[in-house]
Amino acid sequence: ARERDVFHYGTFPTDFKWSVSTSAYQIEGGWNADGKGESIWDRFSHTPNKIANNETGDVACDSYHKVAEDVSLVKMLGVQQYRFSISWSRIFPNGNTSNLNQAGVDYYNAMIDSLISAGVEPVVTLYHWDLPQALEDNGGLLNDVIVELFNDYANFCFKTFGNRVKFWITFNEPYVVTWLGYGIGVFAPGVYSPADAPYIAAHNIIRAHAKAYRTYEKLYKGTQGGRVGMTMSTEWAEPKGQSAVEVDYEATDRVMQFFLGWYMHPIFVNGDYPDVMKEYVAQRSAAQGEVTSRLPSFTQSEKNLILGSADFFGLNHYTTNLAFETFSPDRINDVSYYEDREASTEQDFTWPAAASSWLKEVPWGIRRLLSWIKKEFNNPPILITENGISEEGTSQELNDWWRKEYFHGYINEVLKAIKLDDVNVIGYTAWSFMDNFEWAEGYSERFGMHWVNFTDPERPRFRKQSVDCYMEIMERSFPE
Ligand code: GBH
Repeated sequence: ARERDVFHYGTFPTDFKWSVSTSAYQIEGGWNADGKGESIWDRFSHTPNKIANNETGDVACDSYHKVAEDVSLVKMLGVQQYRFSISWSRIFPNGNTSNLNQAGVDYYNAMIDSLISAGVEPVVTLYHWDLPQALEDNGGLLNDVIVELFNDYANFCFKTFGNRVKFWITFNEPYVVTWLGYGIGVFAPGVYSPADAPYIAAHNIIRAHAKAYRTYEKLYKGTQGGRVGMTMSTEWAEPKGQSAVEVDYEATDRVMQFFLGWYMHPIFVNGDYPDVMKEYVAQRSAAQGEVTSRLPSFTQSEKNLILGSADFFGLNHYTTNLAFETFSPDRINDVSYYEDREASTEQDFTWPAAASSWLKEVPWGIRRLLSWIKKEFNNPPILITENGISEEGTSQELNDWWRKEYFHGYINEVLKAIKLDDVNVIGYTAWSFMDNFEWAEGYSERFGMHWVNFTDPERPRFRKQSVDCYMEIMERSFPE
């Protein structure tokens, strides 16, 4: 028998939070309904050849018109939380707080109130990649006015929804925004600028996050009693091959530091980027003839604001990679965030593959990752904010046995991390509550626990079998 069938390690803590998640652009539709402003994902998906089959999120799951239906399905799952995101341009069409769209506020109020009446806590992400286009026209995340603008938007949300929302996530997966959005441009806003832009965007995101965190701490925490954090996309990395040598172990550490340490080292360790990252980017910038490092630096007062600016560590995790050293003198003039790592990754061909090319099912990776986070970032409370698997297909398939296997395997490894490695995991969130717009892949990859018919104008939802599996696990854990 496989190890996970034999060793179950009992049950989850009684106050453990179970949850399912979505994000605004991926489910809402209503892209220009009732005064909503254009976002960078509206613009990007309306540009030919950016998205598979030129699909868009114009209608998506039509969740903008389906509050009652969505909430009743969430309630049926018996989860404690539902994680969704607010579309910034639905509330502030131009991104700044001088122009409010009341219909947007009404929509999120209805969502939050319905969840609470259903006994489900809302977990709200403020930024899941859909920047108001008007702000992008002014430099987007590369212009440091974004720090103030984001803070104003966050402040409004805390003030308006914070009497009912007790878990806030400022940014979802900044790595994706900075590298895919501003580095190689395969995601909105489609900027190709791999040498500097990712570092500048990240610098602004970290400062914007910290500023919003301090706003909450100062104005709302005492009365509202909520928690604020940021969510990371994290692929675990192992050295490649049984003959991996010292340099590959070091390369593996750099992959993790450039991916995760980039954001979380400043917040949880010392207010600043990881040493290895500062060293590599500075050294390569110098070799490339630059006077200063392409990695910006924080002032002392910024460091003070950033250090400690999270009440929990938000973790999105799907898969594992194998890392190896790539240094070579003739690659020094390849000026790019990616090359700065002097490391690369691949996956093992024996790992079971999902529909998404980057996603292999490697359950043990999550346990190792959780232990690494505990050690590296001073044992923070970890809220797993996404974990899941995709299939392809347009015809209805409700027997998603691969998703049952994935949840069973990964969730059991989370339990081992809690029970055997003493990692402080406070909750687990499955991605996704229902099939939705999978970014550049359009509707060709389905991550949902509910199957959505995207060719029916009503967008009906149908329960897949993984729902039953997830409910069993939530209720009974993995009894001996
Ligand atoms: C999450 O990203 C997102 O938060 C969520 O919105 C999304 O739907 C979900 O996962 C599933 O993808 O094809 O080489 O360009 C997970 C991290 C980062 C994984 C971008 C896929 C694309 C790699 N994702 N990556 S590539």
